[in-house]
Amino acid sequence: MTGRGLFITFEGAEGVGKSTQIGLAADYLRARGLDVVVTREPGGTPMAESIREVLLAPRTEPVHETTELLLMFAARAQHLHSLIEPSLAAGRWVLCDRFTDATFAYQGGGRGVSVDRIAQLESLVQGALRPDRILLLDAPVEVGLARARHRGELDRFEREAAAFFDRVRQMYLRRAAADPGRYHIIDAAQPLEAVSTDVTDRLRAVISVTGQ
Ligand code: Z5A
Repeated sequence: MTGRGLFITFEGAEGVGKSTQIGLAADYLRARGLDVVVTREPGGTPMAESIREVLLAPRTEPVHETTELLLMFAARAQHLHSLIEPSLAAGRWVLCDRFTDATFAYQGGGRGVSVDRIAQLESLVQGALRPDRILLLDAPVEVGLARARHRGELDRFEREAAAFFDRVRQMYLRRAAADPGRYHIIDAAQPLEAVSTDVTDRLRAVISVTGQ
């Protein structure tokens, strides 16, 4: 019988290189013979991707923080039940570009939503499920923003000020410091190849611990 797969999330503030690194990480794991699913939040299923569009669209109507929070968890509930849980149960490794740490960082750190309220929704939606490992790509805010803002039109989050992203970063770092066994901080200000080497080193260590 196939054992349960591992759930690994890639986190970090705007433009730190998560999408780039998750693709390289998947290539590395597949070359080691692992069955890998790459997905993202908000999104990952057709319905959750529709919720993503609602969340990211710039709009003149102010978006209440509770609306934003509930939509993040609504998308997550769909993603978990339709894709993440079945994949893990089938023995596949799931690499997810952002997960609930992003809610603590953006809605909690960035918007000031109470951490207790987020934790309640986390329990409601996820039960006991938490990522097995979190790779936190960390870089000074100005480094990530400079990379990300080369792209076209800015979405609703990308329009936030640097101070918002600094609160996001600090919340990520606090969470990582509180649970060093699950979080690995990667210096994402390095050149792309050096970041990739650090990510691969971490994954190799995870593989050796899990014996896969
Ligand atoms: N959000 C939230 O608020 N609450 C939640 O619970 C969740 C999400 C789940 C969408 O996320 C928004 O949703 C996000 C938070 C919010 N908004 N923001 N900001 P997203 O993950 O889709 O969006 P994102 O953070 O903007 O990710 P991104 O723009 O895709 O950035 P990235 O994946 O970290 O970076 P990248 O695309 O891999 O790289 C950016 C550029 O830099 C690209 O040109 C690369 O070639 C380049 N790059 C990458 N690495 C390097 C290095 N090392 N050196 C030089 N250049 C590099």
